[in-house]
Amino acid sequence: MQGQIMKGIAGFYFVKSGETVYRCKARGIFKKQEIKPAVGDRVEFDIIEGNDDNLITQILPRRNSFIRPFVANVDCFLVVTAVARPAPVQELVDKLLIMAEKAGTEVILCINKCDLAADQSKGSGRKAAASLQHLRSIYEPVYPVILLSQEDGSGYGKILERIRGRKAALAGASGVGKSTILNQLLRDEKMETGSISEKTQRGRHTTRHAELFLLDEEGTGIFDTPGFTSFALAGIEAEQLPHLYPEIERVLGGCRYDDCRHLAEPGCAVKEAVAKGQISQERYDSYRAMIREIDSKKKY
Ligand SMILES: Nc1nc2c(ncn2[C@@H]2O[C@H](COP(=O)(O)OP(=O)(O)O)[C@@H](O)[C@H]2O)c(=O)[nH]1
Ligand SMILES: [Mg+2]
Ligand SMILES: [Zn+2]
Repeated sequence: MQGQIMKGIAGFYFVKSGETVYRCKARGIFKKQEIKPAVGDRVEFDIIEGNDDNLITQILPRRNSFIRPFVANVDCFLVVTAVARPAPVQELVDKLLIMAEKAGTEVILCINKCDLAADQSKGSGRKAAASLQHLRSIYEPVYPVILLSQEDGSGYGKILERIRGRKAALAGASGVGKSTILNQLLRDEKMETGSISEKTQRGRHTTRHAELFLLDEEGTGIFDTPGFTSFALAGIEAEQLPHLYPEIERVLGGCRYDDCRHLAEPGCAVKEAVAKGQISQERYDSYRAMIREIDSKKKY
């Protein structure tokens, strides 16, 4: 049988095949070979009659995989930022975009809490509106951007349209609204988010384990994870970085020097594109900051 791992709990893996979820263990040999099944893995498994412990016999090749959270086969990243509360941090957004590019997934930028930008009579509303405009001007030329608001429910349908039939993962800072978005997409499966748990005084819901939730019969799914924030630049070489900014990659062939790092070199097509407004200054500054960060890590 073939299926996909939806979650793992205490040595058991819950594998969905057709309409059924099978509780499985992993073959003993996996441990010796230091192979660990991940949520999202497509696996071969045997049904053991008269025994709950069906057996995963093989992990099929992964499209991509991540260490923290430990998940595999992400088709699409939904990188989430809020317009305010918490204020957007471009550095984190760009790191998550880079991580997604490196994994070879599609990316959608979700700008959440757009309702906070609606009330222009308040200073906080004007500030949120300015931050929304700023985010759109930076990212709309590069990535699909979806504006979301829990208040009027706008944007969730657009996410579903774009990810239909595929498995998407939410990534973003704590508090930007990832659990809220997941719950809105799941609708009837109610999980508690911050606001609900504030009322019940039971402390905030925190996602401790990765889990893959299916939204429909077409295989559309969402990974719920504790977060993708900690390791974004790990294992990325400076030479690779220009390829992880789509708008930089587009102009790469035009530099005078083959080994151009797009910093101070003359005849640099990237800097020309920035001067012409084809690449935003913010994204170019972000590229420079990431290069510095990668270079500084190399020294140790
Ligand atoms: N104003 C506003 N608040 C939101 C929106 N989406 C989520 N929130 C609130 O933001 C807080 C954090 O949301 P949560 O989903 O737990 O964020 P997570 O840490 O990214 O999972 C909660 O109090 C939510 O009710 C939104 O669109 N507008
Ligand atoms: Mg959450
Ligand atoms: Zn260059």
